[in-house]
Amino acid sequence: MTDDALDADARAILTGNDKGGYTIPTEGLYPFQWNWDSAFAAWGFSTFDADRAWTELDTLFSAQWDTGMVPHIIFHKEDDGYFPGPDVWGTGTTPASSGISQPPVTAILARLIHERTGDTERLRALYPHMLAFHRWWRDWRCVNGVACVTHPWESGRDNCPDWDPGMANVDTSGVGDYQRRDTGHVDASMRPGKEDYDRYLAIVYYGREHGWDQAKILHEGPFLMADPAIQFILIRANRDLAAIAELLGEDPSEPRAMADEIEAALPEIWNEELQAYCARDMKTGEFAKAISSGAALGLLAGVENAAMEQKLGAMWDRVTYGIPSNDPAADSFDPRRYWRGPTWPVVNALIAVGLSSAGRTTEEARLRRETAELIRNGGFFEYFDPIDGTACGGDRFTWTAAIWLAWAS
Ligand code: 9YW
Repeated sequence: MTDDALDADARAILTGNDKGGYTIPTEGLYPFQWNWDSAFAAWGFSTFDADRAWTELDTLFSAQWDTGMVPHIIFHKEDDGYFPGPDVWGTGTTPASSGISQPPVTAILARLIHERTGDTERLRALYPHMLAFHRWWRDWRCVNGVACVTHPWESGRDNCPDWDPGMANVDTSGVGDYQRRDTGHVDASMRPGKEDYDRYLAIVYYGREHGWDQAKILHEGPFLMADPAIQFILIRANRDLAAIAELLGEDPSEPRAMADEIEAALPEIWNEELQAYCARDMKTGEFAKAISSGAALGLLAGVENAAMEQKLGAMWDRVTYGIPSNDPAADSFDPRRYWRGPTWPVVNALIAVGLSSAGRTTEEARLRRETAELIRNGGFFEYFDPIDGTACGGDRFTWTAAIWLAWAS
């Protein structure tokens, strides 16, 4: 396929996955609206339909809780092809939604979309919602400035070895039987395992049993880990929100203060042994055993660190295509199992935003070239084997199509 034909196909994927104001990640496997997928979808739409781009974000924020949280899944319409559905989450919201969030990339992408489309009034309408979302992160997911996740799904990097220390301590004795749906749609060997799913559910059941009480979940819940990716994303998102505030004539001091507080906490997630910022279990202090692609988002936050960059460079050189989600030198590396090794075009795009901001044009061009090659050879798949480029997971995937349009092509 020529690049023009790929452009047309990418647009067809976005419009085909559009269910009326929101986009599903892919047919079958993920039939609802996912939080950070939607932000990337909006970025993709902004290349050919500005109005539709802003609508995607409006729909996402229309499901925002009173607390400011934007849920990770919004179950607009019933569909029993996905598990766990709204009855399992039991949040009681309208529209139905899950009880956790996802990486807060909206302010970063809303700023890029505005740069492309210039719809200041659409940005203005979103501003208070994004501010409320960031306050929720500060109040309910940051511990003295360290950004945490209360569930691996909240990180968006589900079964990454980053979460192994915290997952090891999740008690699954009360989980019982359930029927997964994901493995009916895609190759089970490329998905998280049963032990992972038991733990994912145990954490969901805890939240439901405690009425999604955020204080309880944060202070006493079964899982709390520092997430380096979200740490960097929140720094950048708050800086971008401050820039948006200035553009709109609003006071930028609060988002700026949030960025500063999170940046000041970076030493807490510095792993001396690995010479990198790492995931860390907040209950035990234990660090993840390997460096992940989360560390590669440092430049997004303006964090330049020579020791870590050397590690990341070596990790990149061990593969052929893109930044792997887990270090290929680690025992836990598995090149086709979801977040335990594969490269994710969407994460590469976010890393590239950081590389561009830092003026690293050569590395940015390399990452773009490698990601584009995966898509040209394999199609718009969810993720790829970083060594041989095998396309993995769901096909005709929204965020892969979106980043092709907005960045890779
Ligand atoms: C799940 C939709 C989501 C992404 C996550 C990815 C996966 C599985 O799919 O989550 O069941 O929520 O890990 O980042 O948003 O594409």
